Amino acid sequence: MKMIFVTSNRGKVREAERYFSPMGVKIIQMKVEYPEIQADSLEEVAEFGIRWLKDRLDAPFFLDDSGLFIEALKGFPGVYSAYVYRTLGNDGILKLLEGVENRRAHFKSVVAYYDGELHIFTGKTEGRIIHDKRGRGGFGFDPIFQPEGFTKTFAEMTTEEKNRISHRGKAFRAFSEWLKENLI
Ligand code: ITT
Repeated sequence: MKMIFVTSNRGKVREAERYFSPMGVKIIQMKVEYPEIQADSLEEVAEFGIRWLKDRLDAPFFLDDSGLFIEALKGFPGVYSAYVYRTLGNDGILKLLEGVENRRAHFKSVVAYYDGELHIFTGKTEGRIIHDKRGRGGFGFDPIFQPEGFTKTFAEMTTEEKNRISHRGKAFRAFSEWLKENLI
């Protein structure tokens, strides 16, 4: 079985491939830029993306909208994560948190699948923003995020290790369980 993943992010594709290939699902990346609206939640951004894409692509397909929510910054960058990563980057986030004691943060991922109807699967992982970047794996904010209960950052983990505990891995688990019941 093949699944189209609409994303321009190669790191997300790598995680999806590692997650789904053992189930016999082949992930095909499709790079179609879709408008990411300014909204209050990742769910709204994902739903808008699906509504825009469904008139332009053959179903089924899915997308992933994710964000890093930092408690001391009242959830920033959250829905603005892509823009903030492009502009401030990890160094900018570390600067914003200089002298800040509360390092708690979480990642959230919203996977939206469209097969004529919209299906939403979410995952969340708690952790903290460390003081210096560590690790070369993963992508995005991974070098500065250490999940709760672990001493490694996401960037120091293999893709399999990250998938086991990450926001996206959890959303993929819910998605794959749904697929097993409904399709595979
Ligand atoms: P799409 O084409 O799939 O939209 P994107 O990189 O723009 O790719 P998002 O809109 O979901 O993705 O933006 C989320 C931002 O948060 C982006 O800068 C990512 O690098 C970062 N991010 C998302 N998931 C992450 C993860 O698992 N680890 C580290 N950073 C992550």
